[in-house]
Amino acid sequence: IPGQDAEALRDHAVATLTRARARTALLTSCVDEDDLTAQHSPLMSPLVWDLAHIGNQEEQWLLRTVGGHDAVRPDIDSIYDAFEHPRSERPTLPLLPPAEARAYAADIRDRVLDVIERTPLDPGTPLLSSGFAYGMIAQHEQQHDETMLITHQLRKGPAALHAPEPPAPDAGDAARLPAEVLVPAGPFAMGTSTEPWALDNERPEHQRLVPAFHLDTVPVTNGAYKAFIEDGGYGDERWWAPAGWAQIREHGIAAPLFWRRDGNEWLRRRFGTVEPVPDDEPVLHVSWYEADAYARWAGRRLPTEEEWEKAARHDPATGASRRYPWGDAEPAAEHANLGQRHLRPARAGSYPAGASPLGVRQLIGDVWEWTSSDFLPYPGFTVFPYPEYSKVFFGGDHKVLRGGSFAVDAVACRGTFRNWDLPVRRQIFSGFRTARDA
Ligand code: AVJ
Ligand code: FE
Repeated sequence: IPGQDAEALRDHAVATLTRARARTALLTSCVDEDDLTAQHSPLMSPLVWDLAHIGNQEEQWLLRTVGGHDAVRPDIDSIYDAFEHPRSERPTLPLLPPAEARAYAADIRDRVLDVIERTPLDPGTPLLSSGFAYGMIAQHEQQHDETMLITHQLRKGPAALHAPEPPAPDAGDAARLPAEVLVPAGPFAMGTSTEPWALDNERPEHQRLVPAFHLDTVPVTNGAYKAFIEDGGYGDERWWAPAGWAQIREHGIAAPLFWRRDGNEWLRRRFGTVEPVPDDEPVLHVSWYEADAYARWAGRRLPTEEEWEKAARHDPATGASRRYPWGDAEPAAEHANLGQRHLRPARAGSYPAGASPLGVRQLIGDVWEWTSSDFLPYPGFTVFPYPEYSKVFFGGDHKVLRGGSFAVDAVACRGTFRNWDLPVRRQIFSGFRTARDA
């Protein structure tokens, strides 16, 4: 967050909320009304639910809690409460139609901008009345924008979204990269107590002693994953956790989601177009079970969450943990593939400017990376500000993903950021890299 004075914080909060709304507008204006109200997959909400849910969360936190305003639409709180209604049943709710949902979100935003004008931001405290609440709501909107992009990927029909290709890596440089990097043993500071917009599950900072390990320099590619498929990986129970084996048998899964075999070629559907699967791009749309099975087949394993974060944040020269692999600077276009600038991961070996001190590439952006770890609270965790963000998900059901995808905005992605999902999920923008003990 640039500057420490209230005015700079306020400008930053407004700019970040505005960027999120521009993306929401794009995702909800590039398809017609029927597409906005349809359910494209039972795994997802209709887009128009996400749109009004974004407005309703903003009303609850920024208008009512921070601004002290009376409720504008208390009658719709329950419809847009994610815990009252699972995604599969949201199409049956009396949802605001697209024009009303848009007008509602815009009305709330206007009122919130008024609140921001009048509420001094206190840079020193993680209280709700400081900038944190704005950061939390900007992250919330961007997270739902990523969710809506997943819905776009699941939607049938011609392409509605367009974006330039990611920059091609320098072929010579990419070819010279070592397959793996050694991360030496030693303590490291995990999590954060100072990052102003870090969410409750990233806090507090605490020491971990991490034994030496080797980590893939780049995420596992489609080409490497095809070798697993061609070696009969989906038919060999040895590689699979029992629940993963049951899932692939029950659903006939034999390749990443959206892949299809055509003669000797693999094709994939990507945002309304069908194309050959590129070998040198990180694999996408695999479940935790698929990632875990690949790693075992390769004689390796998934990294733990603490290994991943040490590789991404620990600076061996100073012993300190940094915000990103490249240092403390905010992510720029040369560092990482973030923010839906592109509609796919960049090829493996891209973004030399985003490398960690030890040379690990593409830890931030491109694909969410499955780790071996369950989603658990850090020692000293406290709920902030509501238990339904993190606390209710802690336990053995969810696996942690790190690093963010091409579909996550920089505000909702940093070295400490933790995502989680069920190990069966594969519609998310998920990939992985592998590790081994040193
Ligand atoms: C952190 C991405 C798992 O989308 O379910 C959105 C974020 N929480 N609204 C999700 C979230 C409440 C959450 N993830
Ligand atoms: Fe939400």
